[in-house]
Amino acid sequence: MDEVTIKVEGMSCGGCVKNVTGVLKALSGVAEAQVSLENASATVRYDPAIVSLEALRAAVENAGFDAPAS
Ligand code: 9UX
Repeated sequence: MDEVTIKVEGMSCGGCVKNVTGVLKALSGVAEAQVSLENASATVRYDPAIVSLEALRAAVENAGFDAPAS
């Protein structure tokens, strides 16, 4: 299991945090997602054999937020 913290830009309230948490946790291979509004970030524990870092970013982008590479 890997852990990564990705930037998540564009969140403005707790609802956004819930949405981002939900889309990340919905991905196969994601064990845990902790999203911070204050830090504009998401810390994700995931199995890299099942889901890629790029797929994590893409899920956040598809939910309407920006997930720039580092
Ligand atoms: Mo809050 Mo975010 O009203 O997608 S849920 S701004």
